[in-house]
Amino acid sequence: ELGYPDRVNCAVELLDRSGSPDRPVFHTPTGPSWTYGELRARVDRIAHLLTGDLGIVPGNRVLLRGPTTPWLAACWLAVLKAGAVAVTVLAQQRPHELRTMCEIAEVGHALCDVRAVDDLAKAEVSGLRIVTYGGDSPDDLLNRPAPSGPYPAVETAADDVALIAFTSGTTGRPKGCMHFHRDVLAIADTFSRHVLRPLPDDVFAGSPPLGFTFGLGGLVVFPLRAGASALLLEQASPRQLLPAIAEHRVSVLFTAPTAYRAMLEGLDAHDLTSLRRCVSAGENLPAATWRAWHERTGLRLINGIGATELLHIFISAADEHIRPGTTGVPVPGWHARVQDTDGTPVPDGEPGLLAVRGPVGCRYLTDPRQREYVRDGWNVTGDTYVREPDGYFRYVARADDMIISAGYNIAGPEVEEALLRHPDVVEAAVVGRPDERRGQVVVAFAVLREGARRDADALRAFLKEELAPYKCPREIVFLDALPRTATGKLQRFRLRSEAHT
Ligand code: 3SK
Repeated sequence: ELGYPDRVNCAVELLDRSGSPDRPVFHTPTGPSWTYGELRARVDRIAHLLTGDLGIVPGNRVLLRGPTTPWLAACWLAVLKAGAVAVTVLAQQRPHELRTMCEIAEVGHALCDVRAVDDLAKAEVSGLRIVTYGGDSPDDLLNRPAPSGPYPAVETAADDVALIAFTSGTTGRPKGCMHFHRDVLAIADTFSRHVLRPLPDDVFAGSPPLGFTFGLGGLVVFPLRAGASALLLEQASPRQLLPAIAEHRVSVLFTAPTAYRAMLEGLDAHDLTSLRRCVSAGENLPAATWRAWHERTGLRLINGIGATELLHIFISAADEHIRPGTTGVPVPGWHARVQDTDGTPVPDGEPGLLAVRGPVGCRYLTDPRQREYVRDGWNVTGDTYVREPDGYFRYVARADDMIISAGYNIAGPEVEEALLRHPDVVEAAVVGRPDERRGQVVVAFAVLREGARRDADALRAFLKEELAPYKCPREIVFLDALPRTATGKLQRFRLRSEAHT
């Protein structure tokens, strides 16, 4: 029981309850660090402007768009402190996507980094009032005169909506997920508190943007809840992360398995001794990647599964409890089970649908898919999992990514893991292609290390030693990169249509 009071504003809890005014809160590669005191003053100034100049009232929905900067984080906190609802989107989203999201969330105002405003303007959302920040014009939010002094936070209810985060999964019309003020605190008080166990001197950093709840949690909510600080990077490719970790003595890192694999290539040139926690989520973490990272850094990657619907990570493990090749166990406060399509639990050791319950639940904004996601009080995530007899949860595949070939059930990730064991393969994805005789056959896509020879026969011979014959790909296609969404998730539907042609 997390036991929050009936009235709680999560922005106040994050801003005022941990870091003392002179402690650092945000670092950037270029400008001076911000202290907690400076952040509080800037958030209050923005909140005064939102409710004064812009006429925003509690419950109004405010779109936030921009690269990962302290100002974006300050705008997010100010919107929540003023009792309004932050609608988080990604800087990469295109005008038609932005328009759909604004319509679904009934957004009336947008706070947009001046560098990201063109696409938002092109979205031509009727009635949307766009205000930029970070620009030179006198109309720019940060250049407007504002009352000085503390802003009295709106006393929101713990169950008032604080944010709407969008997920389109890897395809389909975006779904807006509503999350309450207490949900924002709950992710810090479950996953972060029990798995990360952050300290005030920790420096958080990572690649997921603040428009993705993986990044919002890892780069704003968790550090602030712990009175720690975060390095906010506008560009956070693996090549940019490595020197940034060394220079800023980053200790808690959030990124995806792909980035950990890519960083392995450049590890030797950088001092990563400051790192003490490395979180991997967003995709399945193959045991081979876990082992390679451990061998080279001595660090045990913290695997986790999260979802925008549930705000952050709900299955994971820490320290000596980490078991490579599994995701872990339900985070304290969460419950998980594996069930069949009727909702009946399946025995341990057998694959089925992952279902979870905890302090945060899925609440789509008017979308019939709510009924598919929440069944009998369980959130059914769309992942196929096995619960091992000792209670560890092992990822098998996305439920709709299972390949059925000549009566065999084949999990794409198992074949992908085998491909990744080949020293020349850096990325791999496997899909099913319809086949008259077998129903489906396995087609693999591989990205090779720079300079490696594209030899499909040699790779197939390698796989024959690793996998039962029925799992071996019928065809191997070499690509320069795998297609991914803006949040880095593999777009299998694109590979499926490529495999068909
Ligand atoms: O969607 C995900 O994969 C995810 C992972 C970790 C935390 C939050 C999210 C949305």
